Amino acid sequence: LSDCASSTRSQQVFTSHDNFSVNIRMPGVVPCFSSTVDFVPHAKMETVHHMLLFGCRTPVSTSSYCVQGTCEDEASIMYAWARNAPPTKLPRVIKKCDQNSEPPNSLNCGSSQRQPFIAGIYLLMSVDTVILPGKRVTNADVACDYTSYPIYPFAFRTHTHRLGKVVSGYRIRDGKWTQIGRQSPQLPQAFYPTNKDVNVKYGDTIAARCMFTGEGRATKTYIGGTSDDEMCNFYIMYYMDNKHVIPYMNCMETAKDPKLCLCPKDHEEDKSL
Ligand code: IYT
Ligand code: CU
Repeated sequence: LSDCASSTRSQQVFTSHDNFSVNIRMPGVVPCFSSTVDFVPHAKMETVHHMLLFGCRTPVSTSSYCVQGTCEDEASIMYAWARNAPPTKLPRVIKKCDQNSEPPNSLNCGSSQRQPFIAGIYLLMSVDTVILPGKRVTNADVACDYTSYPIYPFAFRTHTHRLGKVVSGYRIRDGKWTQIGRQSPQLPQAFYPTNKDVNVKYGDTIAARCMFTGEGRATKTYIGGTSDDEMCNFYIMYYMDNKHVIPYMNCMETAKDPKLCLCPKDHEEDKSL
């Protein structure tokens, strides 16, 4: 959109019924964030560490741009950018009605009609991982039974701090593991397209594993907010039928045996990343 230096106010530009752009500005800070349904951050790693876009019913402030905090009520992450990640595009199926999109029977076409699908985010995170100093491999495993309406993942994002080597997410259906995504969190922490079309429906299990190394640390590392702490996050961006929208779901359950023994072997000795 326009350049970021001129105005201090967020600006909304409506281009059509369902699409709008918002420029979010931080005066005195060069990068800005411009979005339609494509999220195109204008920022570089040297000046901005990460950017997060939240949605909520009650923002902390609607008038001033310089306040602490985001939402009075529950904040839902809508977009995240870190480490020079490339722009994220939402698939066409969400932007407009597409006869060829899946699932084909729930479409309700017509330009002024409501969008047939709505995007949401499912976050898997570990809350209790402890990484022992010097220990070569520590896995954080998170898993939850999925008991809601079908979701169609199309992008995933991994997040750890410095000790994370690889993070992967799976759908488990009838004992069969199918990878949703897998990435080194040391690469740009963008939303990347999922490998193939893996839907998730009632009765499935969603699982994620973060592989950490404690090498180079002299003390235990815990989950926490500072860069000396760690995080284990696997975000799934999905779309679902807008008849039963659930824009935000999360899973914080530590995967315990015997679930764990089902884990694919592939990240135990992972030298590829
Ligand atoms: C402790 C932890 O893992 N925090 C993550 C995930 C998280 C995000 C949101 C937890 C909660 C949230 O409301 I939104 I509770 C975390 O903070 N991840 C960072 C950002 O802060 C979102 C990241 O870049 O993924
Ligand atoms: Cu973090």
